[in-house]
Amino acid sequence: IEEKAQYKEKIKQLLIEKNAVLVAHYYTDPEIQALAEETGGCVADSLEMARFGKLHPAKTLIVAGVKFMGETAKILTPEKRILMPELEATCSLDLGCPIEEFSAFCDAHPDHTVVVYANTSAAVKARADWVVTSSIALEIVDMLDGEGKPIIWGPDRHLGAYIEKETGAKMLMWQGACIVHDEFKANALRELKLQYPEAAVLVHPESPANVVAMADAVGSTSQLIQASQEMPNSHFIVATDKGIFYKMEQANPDKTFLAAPTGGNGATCKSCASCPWMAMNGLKSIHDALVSPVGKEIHVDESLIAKALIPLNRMLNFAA
Ligand code: CIZ
Ligand code: SF4
Repeated sequence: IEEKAQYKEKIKQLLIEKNAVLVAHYYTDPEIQALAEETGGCVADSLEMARFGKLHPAKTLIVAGVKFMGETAKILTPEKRILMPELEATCSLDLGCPIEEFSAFCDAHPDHTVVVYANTSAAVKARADWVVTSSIALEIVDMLDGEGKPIIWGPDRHLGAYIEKETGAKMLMWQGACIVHDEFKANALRELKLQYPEAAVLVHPESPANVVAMADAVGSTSQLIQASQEMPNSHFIVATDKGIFYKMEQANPDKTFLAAPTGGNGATCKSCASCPWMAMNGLKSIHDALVSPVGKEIHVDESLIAKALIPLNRMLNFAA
């Protein structure tokens, strides 16, 4: 505990000395989220993280999250230095959608509009016509579908299926999944709901369709936090990374939050509602990246930045 307090103090000093700001994702460890808040940084979803970084005057952003978030920050603010506590922290959606194969898939359907989720590499974004986050995916696909455009969707198949169901669009889909959300189980959730009949179920749409079907609210991380504030229930069962409990509990001190079950009877799972890559961010790794940035900096090719900025800006302008 003493060591943690020391790291926190050192990080606070380093942020000032290095003209840097800490930007943390909702899925990082609560102590990182608290430190980001204490030091004037932000805690947010991937899109808000990038927006915050763009508006903040600091010359260096230290992004506590996973690689695609650092890359998005670099694409939106190439003039800034983007550091990550752990460059190896990635995402199963990004890993499962390598640019060569995805590009070949798109090339095979040249008449299709390519819509990709934010959880992708800079190269995949550069190949896309649109980038979307889970908070705005429905509106954008609905608009494109309304214009009669055939759509390629990648990489998350569950989010894709949810978008199809809600908008009526039919999309050609890449078969990726998030290893964290993919583990939520509808049967076990049904049992938990019987134990807590007053609980509302909040689900991120990267979860399987039969889990999404049981939700009282479906949405992105920020939309689920908002739902936890707006819904009157005393208890909530939450199907997303448990890092989100920090913000939900902070915003609702009188409400109780329960993790949605992953696998029956506590059976082992790969992730158990906690992203292993998000967990690579720690106080020590944040400290070390600030002290010695070598090997912790995000670099994106200038040509890729220019290409990826087009579909990203399309989304930002659509959202504005
Ligand atoms: O599952 C993720 O990694 C999410 C929800 C990212 C984000 O904030 O958009
Ligand atoms: Fe990727 Fe899932 Fe981890 Fe989010 S929680 S970074 S989607 S593996």
